[in-house]
Amino acid sequence: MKIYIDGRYYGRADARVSVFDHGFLYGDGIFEGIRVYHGKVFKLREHIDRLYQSAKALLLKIPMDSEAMERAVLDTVQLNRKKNGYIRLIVTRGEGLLGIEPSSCKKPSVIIIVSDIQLYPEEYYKKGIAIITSSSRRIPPDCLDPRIKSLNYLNNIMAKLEARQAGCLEAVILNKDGFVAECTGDNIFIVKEEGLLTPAPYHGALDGITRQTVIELAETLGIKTQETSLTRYDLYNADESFMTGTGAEIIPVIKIDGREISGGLPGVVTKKLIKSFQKSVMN
Ligand code: PXG
Repeated sequence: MKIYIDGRYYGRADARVSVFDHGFLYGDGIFEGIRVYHGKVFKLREHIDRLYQSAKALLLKIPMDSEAMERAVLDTVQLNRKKNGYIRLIVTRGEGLLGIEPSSCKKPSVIIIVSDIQLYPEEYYKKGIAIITSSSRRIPPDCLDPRIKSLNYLNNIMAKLEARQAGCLEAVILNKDGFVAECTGDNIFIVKEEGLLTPAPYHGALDGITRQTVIELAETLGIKTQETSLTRYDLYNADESFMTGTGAEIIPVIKIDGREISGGLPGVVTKKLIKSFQKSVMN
């Protein structure tokens, strides 16, 4: 395994960052999770754009332009000879003094790891997954915009821990007003009367690239999507539900807080979208 750190490649054992890096000390940094399918990096431009937008929001000056970043990602994938895998692209504020003052960090660090990922066991893609709603609410956009894909996932980790304690693998997070935002590492959709409904980023969701891909695929299948406010009631009374994300892809949800969805089996529309997604990653 060859890991890119600031323009050089290191083996797994030698790939290290400083304990004075503010990414480590304060979670001051951003990341992207990207897939490689059949030797091709999926939606690379979209991921790079989101990375630079997160950086802009945090006044984090990435020490290379987006074209050079794309090349660095592609080079690292090629060097690792990965045909199917997962890329973790990280930019930290860099090494600085103790104390949160970002200006003590003179140069942000860029790290690219090419490896594998499986967020959920294979069986759940066929039979669907049971999830809960978490008591941890989404941090409001006026505190920290959820569109920033930052290195601080404690809000999501709290929800994940709660899911585990309830015997589930995933949790839905509501915003402060009680509307559905998203899950811990995935966006959520429901199917209602043949159409898709999903929360908007302003409800507290990451503007997911898989989410956008699914909206586009649905359109080509003649299925309309509406961004809307959803409560737990809407989830419980959905015809179908599924989650989307780079790691998870599309995974059917068949139970929410003990309420069965689509008779406890993956729904027809969900299965259609999974098929269509699998086809799209082949191109
Ligand atoms: N919401 C959150 C909070 C996420 O972290 C998504 C939605 C889905 O977005 P994309 O653009 O991937 O469709 C994410 C993505 C991991 C991991 O290691 C997490 C994500 C992606 C890949 C790996 O847990 N989260």
